[in-house]
Amino acid sequence: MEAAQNEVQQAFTAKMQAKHITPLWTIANRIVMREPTPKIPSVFWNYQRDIRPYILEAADIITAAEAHRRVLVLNNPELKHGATHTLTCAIQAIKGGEIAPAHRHSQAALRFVIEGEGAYTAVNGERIYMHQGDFIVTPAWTWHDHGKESDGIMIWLDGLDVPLVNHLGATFSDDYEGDGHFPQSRPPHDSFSRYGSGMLPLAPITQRSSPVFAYPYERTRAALENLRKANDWDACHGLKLKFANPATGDWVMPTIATFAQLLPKGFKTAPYRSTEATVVMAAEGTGKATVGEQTYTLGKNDIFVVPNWTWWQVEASDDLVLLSYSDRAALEKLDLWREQRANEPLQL
Ligand code: 1HN
Repeated sequence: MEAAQNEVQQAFTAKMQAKHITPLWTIANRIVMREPTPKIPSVFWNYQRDIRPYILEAADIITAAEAHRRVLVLNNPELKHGATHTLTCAIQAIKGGEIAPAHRHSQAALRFVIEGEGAYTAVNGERIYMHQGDFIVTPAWTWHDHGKESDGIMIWLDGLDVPLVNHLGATFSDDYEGDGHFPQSRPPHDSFSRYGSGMLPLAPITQRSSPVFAYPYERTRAALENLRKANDWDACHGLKLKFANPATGDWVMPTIATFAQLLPKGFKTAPYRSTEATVVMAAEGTGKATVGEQTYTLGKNDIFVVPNWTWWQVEASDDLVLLSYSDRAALEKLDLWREQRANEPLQL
């Protein structure tokens, strides 16, 4: 408890203010809470209503070259930047004939592909052609450019750890000099060919992120569908898989954890909370999500935020596939990840 201050104590506190010194007993409650107190609310964006019309309009009023990245950032109302206090969520579009020039930054990035065909993301000169539902990895400090040779527009979700890395004061970035493309260094999808089949090259793998840059939706969906037969449902998660680094079994990136989840028609998850903050996109199906006090109706490509330490549950109206990313990979490294399931005591 913070002690109520008498006049002498108040004067003492005030006198030190200019020197930037504060007695701990006046602030203890606010800096060491009993349990996490989320500083951000949950947020929801309906893709068809809140996102798609604006990203299409952006595609009419600015070129990818002019914008560098034609990206709309989905912000939490409590933050200047960020869907959560740690994670960015944004929507990017690219049109036929455009390129988004190569750059790199100390923030890690991922893509969940929303709609269109034919655009690629190039990671260190390896092109990955994107399809709806694919999960694409852009590890920190890798050169990446995006392009589209065929007509039509392509739209995807960008997830990054911008607020986390900025908060830690560790941001660097760099633009690639030249025509915008980082030179193609490997055949398209080379990382998947080498590392994505359940077999690995004999040479040691030294990078800290997954050597695979693309997790095609076809494979994600098949993994979920095949596991349905095991009938091994988790009360809080339905069937939830993590995307894994095939060399280590660890998360795909050091800071961001990524997941795919299947809730069969009629399944309702039990309430669950953890210290991670999560951004969720409904890749397929319909349902309802309750996050804290808010309830959202979910359709394809709708996006919502689950703040840290907030109870949430999801109900599937028909088979519902969720793609999500969270700061769990960073929290685990700091030994700060905790979880609680409904009706279970908190184990700290
Ligand atoms: C960024 O660099 C990309 O490279 C996309 O495609 C979205 C959102 C915030 C900050 C940097 C990209 C981004 C971003």
